Amino acid sequence: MTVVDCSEYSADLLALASRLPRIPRQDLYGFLDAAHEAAGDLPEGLGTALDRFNADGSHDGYLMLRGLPVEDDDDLPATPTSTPAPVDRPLQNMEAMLAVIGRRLGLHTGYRELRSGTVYHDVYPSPGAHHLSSETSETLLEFHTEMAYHVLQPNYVMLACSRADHERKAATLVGSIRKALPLIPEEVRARLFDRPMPCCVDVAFRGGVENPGAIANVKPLYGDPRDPFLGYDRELLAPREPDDVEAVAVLSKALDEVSEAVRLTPGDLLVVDNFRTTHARTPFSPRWDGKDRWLHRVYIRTDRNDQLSGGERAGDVVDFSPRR
Ligand SMILES: O=C(O)CCC(=O)C(=O)O
Ligand SMILES: [Fe+2]
Repeated sequence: MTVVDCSEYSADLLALASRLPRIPRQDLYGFLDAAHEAAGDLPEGLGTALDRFNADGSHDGYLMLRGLPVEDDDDLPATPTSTPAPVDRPLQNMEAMLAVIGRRLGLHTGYRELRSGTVYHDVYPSPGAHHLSSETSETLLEFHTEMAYHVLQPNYVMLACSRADHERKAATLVGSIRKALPLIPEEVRARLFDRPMPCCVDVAFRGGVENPGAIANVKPLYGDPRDPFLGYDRELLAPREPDDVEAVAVLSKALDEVSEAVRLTPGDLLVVDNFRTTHARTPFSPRWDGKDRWLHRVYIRTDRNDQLSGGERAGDVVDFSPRR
């Protein structure tokens, strides 16, 4: 696993965080501009690791930053029970880390239909959550490439942990195509490559229609055939032709075999390469006591894969357009 221990940078990182506005949601553009300035001053070891990851990715498809300066648990507010966060909620350390580190990588992006178009998402368990939702807990959240069906699919999903689940049971699983590819026979790769397959979309993008069906097309593999990008969603991808169904099953098994489990603990920040991986989360048991698992999530676009056409800003909110 690709881990960067950031504990030695604590003081420097807190100093960078203190340069950011205290109420991030009041003027998110201004806040992320300040974060961009700070991103240029990241400690060299961390900055270099991020730049390398951004340029080349990694074999396991993620970068794990450990030991970031999170608040003591007693100094954190209660884990949220609703979304989006109030506009006047003061900045928390892990949100500051997502701002500065995210700005080193690219542009924070909100998705209009998702969480009211907010850029920062609290990820916390919620009773009775839809089974495809990040608010699930007692059930497995199945493998998904984040918004693989969206023309403006983010390059990175960043998850920062303020609280772990009580039993520290929840694991975030990452399945990397770089690890899985050698397990996939040549003819199966050829079948999956550059072949659009029907794909459903997450509830937020269904336009209030209960089940609009497979309104998008997703290519499971695309890009460079020897080092392809991946689009894989166990719940939403819906191949119809028998040879496609079979090929996706082979891909699915290979991803299971290579997947790595990461247990996020306070002060961890996981950068997931969303163009080369699929991710999942294993079940855990909330206690509904204000101290349940709490992650902060942002999506980052880069100039890879036509995500940007020029003039975009960090903090922009984009409209849904399904891949065809
Ligand atoms: O809770 C996790 O570890 C990951 C949840 C997830 O897939 C997400 O928030 O995108
Ligand atoms: Fe996710």
